[in-house]
Amino acid sequence: MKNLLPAMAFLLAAPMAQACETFTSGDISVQQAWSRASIGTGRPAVLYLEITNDGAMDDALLGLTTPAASMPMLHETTVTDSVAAMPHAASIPVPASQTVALSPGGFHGMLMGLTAPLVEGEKFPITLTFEKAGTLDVTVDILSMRAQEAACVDAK
Ligand SMILES: [Cu+2]
Repeated sequence: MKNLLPAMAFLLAAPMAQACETFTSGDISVQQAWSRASIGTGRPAVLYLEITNDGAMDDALLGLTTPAASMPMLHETTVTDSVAAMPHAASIPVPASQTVALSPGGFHGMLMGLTAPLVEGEKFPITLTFEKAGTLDVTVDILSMRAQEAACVDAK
């Protein structure tokens, strides 16, 4: 029995990279959906993910809803004369046969009005609305406050 302990410690220290969960609606699929743990609910949380359009028609992400936040929005990070700003993005284009990333420094979701703190290791649901593909339910992984990229690996 005591020989098991070193092996278990190793497993905890080096978890295997898990495959990204993929969510699909028609020609649109979403993976690598993640957010960061929050301190309380006073500040907005981020939302990052990858959208792939396998179809022949351009589509666009129009918005999102989630029970995790009362006012989720789409933002774009822009830098003009070294001043960063985050204007509201009315929609995010997802051209035919392309993958678009919502990632740090670019397009992202901003979850304003968190209904509860986001806790590292937990998940929450979001519903994305696309112009052509309609709605798509996606599960978001909550990573550490310092995370810079998804913790899962594309299965491609
Ligand atoms: Cu923002």
